[in-house]
Amino acid sequence: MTIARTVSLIGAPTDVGASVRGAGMGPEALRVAGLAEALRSQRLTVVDRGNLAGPPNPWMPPTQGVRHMDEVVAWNRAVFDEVAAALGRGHVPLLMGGDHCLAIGSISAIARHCRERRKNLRVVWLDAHTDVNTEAISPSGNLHGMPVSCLLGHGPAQLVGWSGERAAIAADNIDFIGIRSVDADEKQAIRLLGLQVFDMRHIDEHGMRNTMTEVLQDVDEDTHLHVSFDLDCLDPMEAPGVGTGVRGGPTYREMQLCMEMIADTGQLASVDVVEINPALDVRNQTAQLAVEFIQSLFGASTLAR
Ligand code: B3U
Ligand code: MN
Ligand code: MN
Repeated sequence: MTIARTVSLIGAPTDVGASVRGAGMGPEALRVAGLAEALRSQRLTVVDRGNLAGPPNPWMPPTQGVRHMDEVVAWNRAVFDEVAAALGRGHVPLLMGGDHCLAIGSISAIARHCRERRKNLRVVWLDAHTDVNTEAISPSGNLHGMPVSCLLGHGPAQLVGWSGERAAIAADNIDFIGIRSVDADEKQAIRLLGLQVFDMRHIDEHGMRNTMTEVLQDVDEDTHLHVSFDLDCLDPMEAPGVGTGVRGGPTYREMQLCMEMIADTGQLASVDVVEINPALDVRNQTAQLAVEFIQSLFGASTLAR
């Protein structure tokens, strides 16, 4: 397996893009759940870079269709710089959010890195939601519902073009898994953009194994595989510590298989772990669950050493 050996943990303790307060406590919840120690136990080198700094959450209503634009820009700038620095050192950046708006900074930095290194970026978006709203169609104005649009070059101007190109990724470069909540106008956006959405019905009918075989079919040694893991992808029975849980998500076993199949490609090169909300959690179980899945994502297996 050819995954890089050093993982950089990057904490971004903010919920400026979210609809519910609390995701800002996510990085500490992952540390308390033993993320660094768990990865070290599988022979990875782990560097905890601590937490990034950024503005507080002003908790204001939307203006021109978005909430907290200045704060979201500031946090994403910090994420962009730190993820770029980790990649520059040859590390695997693991962004500990924070809400999912932070994927704008993280994936923009990764896209720039991939262009420079002539790697093909593939993003696996694990989520209950497609996060492909824009300021024009979002029902909430919350930017955690818009990162994919920003990365595709369609979001608010302040958050587009950070990778050096208008679109950090093309529609073909991203696959969505676990989807079961899409807003009315988002559905049209998905169709117009031609996004590959493996919704829960697809997983019910074809199973996680066939779904992931399809998602990963053209991953090769030139691929940089990025996983953007929104914990609300899981069923809230298992992962109650999220701001916008939607019932009917993948089970523990299905998600384990998803992570293991990604690990088997050997091409995992960066990760976002977002939307853990300790204020809504039960005894930190969502962060603990996240740690287990991240271990599988980095190649932990029941029988292999
Ligand atoms: N689609 C809704 C809800 C939402 C998106 N992402 C999360 N919730 N976590 C919106 O506000 O854009
Ligand atoms: Mn999300
Ligand atoms: Mn979500």
